[in-house]
Amino acid sequence: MVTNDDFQKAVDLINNSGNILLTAHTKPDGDACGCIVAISNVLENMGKNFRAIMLSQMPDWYDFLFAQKPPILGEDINLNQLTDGKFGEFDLIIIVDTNSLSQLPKFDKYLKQNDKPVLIIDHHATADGLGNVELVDSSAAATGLIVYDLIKYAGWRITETIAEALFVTVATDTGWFQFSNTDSRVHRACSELIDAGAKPIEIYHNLYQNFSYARFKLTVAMLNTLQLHLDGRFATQQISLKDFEQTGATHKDTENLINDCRRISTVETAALLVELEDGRIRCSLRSTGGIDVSEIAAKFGGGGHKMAAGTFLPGPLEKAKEIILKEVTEKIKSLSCK
Ligand SMILES: [Mn+2]
Repeated sequence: MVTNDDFQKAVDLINNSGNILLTAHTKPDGDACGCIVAISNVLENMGKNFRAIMLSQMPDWYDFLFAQKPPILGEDINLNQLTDGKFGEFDLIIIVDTNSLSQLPKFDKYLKQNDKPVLIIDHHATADGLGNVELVDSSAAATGLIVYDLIKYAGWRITETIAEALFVTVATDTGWFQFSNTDSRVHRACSELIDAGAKPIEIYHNLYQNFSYARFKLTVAMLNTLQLHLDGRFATQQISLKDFEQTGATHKDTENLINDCRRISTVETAALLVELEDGRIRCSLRSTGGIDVSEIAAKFGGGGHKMAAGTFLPGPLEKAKEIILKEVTEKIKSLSCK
C-alpha cells in the first residue's frame, strides 16, 4: 500500500509544478491510456499547463477515451524536440504504469539528461527506481487504482471523464473482472466510479465489441498456430510478419490476443510470439499463478508481473518457441521438485 506520506509528497509535487509532462510505457494498454486521461483531466481542472505523450501507437479501441490523442514520440515529435525544450520546458515528469527504463524507449534518453523531479505511479513488481517520489503498490490490480487513491486523498473532483478512464484501467487490467487480481478493492472502486458517471455497458461495447475485421482475421491466423505442450499445461501461439501482411492488421491489434487460449481447461501458462520487422520476436507470457512468468521475462531483459509479463527473444519464430518452451519446461519441473 502507498502511505499517506507518499500521497502528500505527490500532491506537493503536482501543486508546486506549473508545467507537467505525462507519459506511460510503450505499447500503451488500457491501464496506461486510462491513467493518462484521468491525470490529464485532473491537471486540466487545476488549471495546470501540461503535455501528454505516448511512446508508441495506441490500439484504436482506446480512442473513445481521448478528446485529443497525445502525440507519439518518434512519430509526431522527435527526441530532440523533447531534449532541447522545443516541445516544452517541464518542471515535473509523471510516468504511469511502469518504473522500468526498458519500457520507455527513447524517453529513457530524455530521462537520463533530465534534472527535474519524476513522479512514478505504478503497480509492477519490476522497478528501476526512476522516481523522486514513487507511488508503487504491487497489490493494486491496476495503476488506475493508485491514481484513484491519490485523487481521493487529494480531494480532487472526480469528473465523468475521470470515472470512465479509471474504470477502463481496472476493467482492462483485470480482463473485465476475470483475472485472479480481481479483488474487493477492484469492485469497491468500480462501484464508486459508476456512481461518479462511468457507464460499464458503453465501456464494454467500446473495448470488446469494436474490433476491426482485420483484427479478427489476425486472431484466426494466430489461433491456427496454437500448440499445447507439457500435457496441455503450456500453450504457444505465434503471429508472423506475413500474417500482418495478409490480414491488414497491425502490431497494436495484438493486445489481449494471448488470452483466448487460456479458456482451455489444462492451460496454466501461455506464450504469444510476434515477429517484428527487425527480426526480433516479441514474447508475451501469461500464467494462472503456478509459475512466475516475470522471472522468465527478466532472464531476457523483460519484465512484468507474476501472471503477465513480456520480453524480446531472438528470431526466427521457431527458435523463439524452442527457447520459451525450454524455459517454461524448466520452471514447471522445478516446481514439481519442490
Ligand atoms: Mn497496469
